[in-house]
Amino acid sequence: MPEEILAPEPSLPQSVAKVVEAAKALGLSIAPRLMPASTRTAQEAAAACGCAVAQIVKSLIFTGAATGRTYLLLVSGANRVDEKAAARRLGETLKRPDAERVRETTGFAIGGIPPFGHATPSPVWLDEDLLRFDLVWAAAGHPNAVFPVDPKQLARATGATAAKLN
Ligand code: 5CA
Repeated sequence: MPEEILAPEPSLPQSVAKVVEAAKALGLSIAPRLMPASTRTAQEAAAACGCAVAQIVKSLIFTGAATGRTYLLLVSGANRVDEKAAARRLGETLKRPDAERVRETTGFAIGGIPPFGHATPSPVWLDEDLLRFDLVWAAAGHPNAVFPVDPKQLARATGATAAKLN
C-alpha cells in the first residue's frame, strides 16, 4: 500500500506567524496569503488581491504632539487622512513618526504593519468607509503578506472606534 503523503504545513515567515497568533488571541481566525508580488503599498496590495484600493486597510501610526502617545488609524486605501479633522476626533494635534519609531512601536517594518499584534498597543480608529465592504485586506506583518477580514470583525477585535478620517 502506498504511504500516505501528508501535505507539509505551509511555512509562514515568523513575522506573519506572529500576526496569526495575535489574531487568535483577539478571537479572530485569519489566513494570510504570501503574494508573489509586493503588497507594500495600498495600490500594490489591491493589484495583488484583485480588489479595489478602497478595500485595502492601511495601518498608520500617528503620534500626539502634546502627549507623545501613539494612535493607530486603520484607513481605507482610497483615503488620505485629514490630519486636522482626525486631530479634532483624537483631541490633540497629530504628527507622523519616523520609520524607526513606527518599527519600535509596532514591532513591524513599514509596508507590512498589521492592524493588531503590535509591540505596544495604541488606541485604534477605523475609517468608516471600510465598513461599506463585506471583506477588506490588511497587511499581515510582511511586505508580501495580506489577509482578508470582515471589517466589522476587524473593528470588534481591535476595539476600534469607527470614524470619518478623511
Ligand atoms: N501593505 C500595505 C497595504 S496593507 C501597507 O502596509 N500600506 S500602508 O499604507 O499601511 O503602509 C505604508 C504607509 O507607511 C504609507 O502610507 C506611509 O504613510 C507610511 N510610511 C512610508 N514611509 C514612511 C516613513 N519613512 N516614515 C513613516 N511612515 C512612512
